Amino acid sequence: MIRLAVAIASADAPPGALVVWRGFEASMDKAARLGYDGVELALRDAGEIDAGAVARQLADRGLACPCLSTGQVFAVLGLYFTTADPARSRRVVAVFRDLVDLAAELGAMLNIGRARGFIADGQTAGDARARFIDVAGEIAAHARTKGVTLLLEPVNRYEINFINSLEEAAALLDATGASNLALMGDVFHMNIEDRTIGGELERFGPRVAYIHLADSNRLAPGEGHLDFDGIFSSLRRIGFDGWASVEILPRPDPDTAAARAIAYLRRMALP
Ligand code: LER
Ligand code: MN
Repeated sequence: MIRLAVAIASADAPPGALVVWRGFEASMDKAARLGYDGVELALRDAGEIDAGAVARQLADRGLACPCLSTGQVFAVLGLYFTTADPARSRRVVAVFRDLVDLAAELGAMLNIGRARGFIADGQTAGDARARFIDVAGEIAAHARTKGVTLLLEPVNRYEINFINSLEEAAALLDATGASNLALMGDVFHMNIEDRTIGGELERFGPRVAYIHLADSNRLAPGEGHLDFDGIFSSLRRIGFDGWASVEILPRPDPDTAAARAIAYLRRMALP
């Protein structure tokens, strides 16, 4: 059975953080009240939260934390895997090692979104790839010792110029060779980049460990023109029984967006 989470961040997360609610505890209250099974925490670094306190806050509300997402490591700290600067490369590894430890304490997976980096001016695609493989390999080795799965999320070409499709991500996972690196399909990005959403989910089936849900316009599922019936049929065909998280624009306002998303998803696709 697919379980549903909603993306949240700290009260002072920058406007660019793509989450529904801000402020961890108040967001957990709202998520639980609407019937979400869990929350995905969008973090800048592990020091942002106290693992023990957050674990208690989750347990008190009957919520799980299936995934920590890391877009702010890129957007706020300016750190990413493909950097050619050795000092920054060491820093991104250190930040991710701490996030791995936090993920282990919360029983969460750890997302690699835009922090995977990009092909910089004057950098070849091959160089970016090699640096990604080095950094991801080092973090994955640490994550393995902690039993944490890393999730590589393709992001569309208008946001980043490196790892846009599930196919590209799968090839990089192969090159990295780490058994605890899996794919995360964000259906908003897949709608732009992949041949078909359902087809690619089925093609990479067992390697897909987590899903981001938003409609074609990044509003709540049901507010755009993605074929969620088809998407959930494909997920059922591959026997996907993991977590999917609602990562949408908080419009017309956060509470309405979150309520519309769960109402639509429970009605049309999920038990
Ligand atoms: C992150 O999960 C994502 O999907 C990005 O588009 C955020 O900018
Ligand atoms: Mn996403």
